Amino acid sequence: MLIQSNTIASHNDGLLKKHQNKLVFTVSEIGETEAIIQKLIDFQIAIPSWALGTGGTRFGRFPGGGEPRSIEEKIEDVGLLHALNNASGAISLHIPWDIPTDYNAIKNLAGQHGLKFDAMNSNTFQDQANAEQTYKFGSLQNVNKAVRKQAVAHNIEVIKHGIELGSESLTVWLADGSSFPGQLNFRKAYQNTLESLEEIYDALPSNWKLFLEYKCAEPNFYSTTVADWGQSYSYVQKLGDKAKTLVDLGHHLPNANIEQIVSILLMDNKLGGFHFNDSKYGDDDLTAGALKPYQLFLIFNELVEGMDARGMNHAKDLGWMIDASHNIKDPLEDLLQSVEAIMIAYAQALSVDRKALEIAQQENDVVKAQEILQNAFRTDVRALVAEARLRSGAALNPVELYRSLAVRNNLISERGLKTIATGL
Ligand code: RM4
Ligand code: MN
Ligand code: MN
Repeated sequence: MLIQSNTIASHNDGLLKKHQNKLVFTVSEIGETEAIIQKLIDFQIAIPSWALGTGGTRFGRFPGGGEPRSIEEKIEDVGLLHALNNASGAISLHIPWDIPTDYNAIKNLAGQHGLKFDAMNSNTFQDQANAEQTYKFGSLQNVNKAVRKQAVAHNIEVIKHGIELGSESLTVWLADGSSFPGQLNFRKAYQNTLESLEEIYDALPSNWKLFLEYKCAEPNFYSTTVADWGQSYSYVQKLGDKAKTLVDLGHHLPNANIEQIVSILLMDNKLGGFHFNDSKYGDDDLTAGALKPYQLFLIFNELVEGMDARGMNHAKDLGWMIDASHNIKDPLEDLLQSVEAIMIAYAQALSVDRKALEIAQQENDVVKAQEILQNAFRTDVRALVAEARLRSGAALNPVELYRSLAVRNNLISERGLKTIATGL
C-alpha cells in the first residue's frame, strides 16, 4: 500500500485551522521556534525490521494480520511510516532474519520510499538451521574456539551485506553470559569476547562504526558478558575510535541514571547510538515515552547539551533507533507513537533555556534549575512536531490518518491474515 501526497494534503487541510491556533500559542510560550522546527525536520529515527511484526512473549503470540513476509514488505511498512511522519527515514536490518538477495533491487525499493539503511544487526543468540556450532553457551565469549570463529564469521558476513546496502554501522548485541555461578570464568569470557570483537573490528570499512550494546540480564540470568555501560566502554576503548557504546533504554538495572551515563559517554566520544523503548520491569520493549516521558526528556536534555558541547550534528552523528516489541498493539501504530514521543522529548530538550540553566548551576540555584527543566518538559511542544511534519509533506496526525485509511486492513487484504514476520 502506498499513501499518496494528495491524501496527506487533504488530511492536513481538515486539521490546519486547529493546528495553526495551537502553533501560535506554542510559539508565544517558547519564543524562538524556527531553529527547533528545522532540527525536528532533519531528525530521523530508524525503524528496526524486527519490530514490524507481532513480538509475543514466551507465553504466547497473537499475530494481528498483514505482517510483512519479506524484507521488501518490511521496507514498504517503514515507507508507510515515513510517508506519514517524515521522521522514520531508515530501516535497521537484522541478519539472518533479513538476508538481502538482490542488493540493487532492495536499494532501489528503499530509495523509492526515501529510506536509508541504518545499523546492521548480527544475531549470535539463536542457532541457525545447518549451523555447525551452537551458541547455547555463548558466541564471542565461548570456551570453544570453533564457536567463536563461526560467530566472528557471521558478523563479518553482516558487515558485507551492509556494505552492499550502504549502511555504515554494525550493532553487536550479545546474549553471552552465564546462568549459574561458577559456570564461567569472567576474565576468560571477557578476553575471548575482546579477541573476537577485535577480529570483527578489523573487518570494518574505514567509514563504519561498531556499536557494542550492553544488557544487564536476559537471556542469561546470572551474568552478562557485556552487562553495563562500564563493560561496553572497557571493550570499545580497547577496540579503537570506530567502536562506540550503544544504549538501549531497557537494558539497565532498575533506577539507573541513564541520562548521566549518556552524558559521560558523549563527553568521552564513546556514545554511538540509541535503542529507544520504555519499560517498567526489564527489557519490556514498550512504546518509547509510554511510562517515563520525563526520563526520556532528561536523556534528550543531556544529549542536546552534550552534542552541542562537541559541535555535533544532532541528526547525523549518533545512531537513533527504536527497539521495541509489539504484543498487543498494531506494530505500525505503536511505532508512530514511539517516534512521536521521541520527537516531543527532543523538541522539549531543544527548548530548554540553556544559558539560564548554566547560570543556575553555577550559582547552585537548585530551585531555579528544576524550574527551567520542568518548565520545558511541561510546555506542550506537540504543535512544533506537527509543524515539522506539515512542512515536510507528512501528516499532521499520523495515527489518525493511518486509522482513517484503514492501513492494517489494506495490508491484511494484500498479504493475508496469517502472515508471520521474521524476528522475535
Ligand atoms: C535484544 C537487544 C538487541 C536486539 C534483540 C532482538 O534484547 O535489544 O538490540 O537486536 O533484542
Ligand atoms: Mn536493543
Ligand atoms: Mn533489548
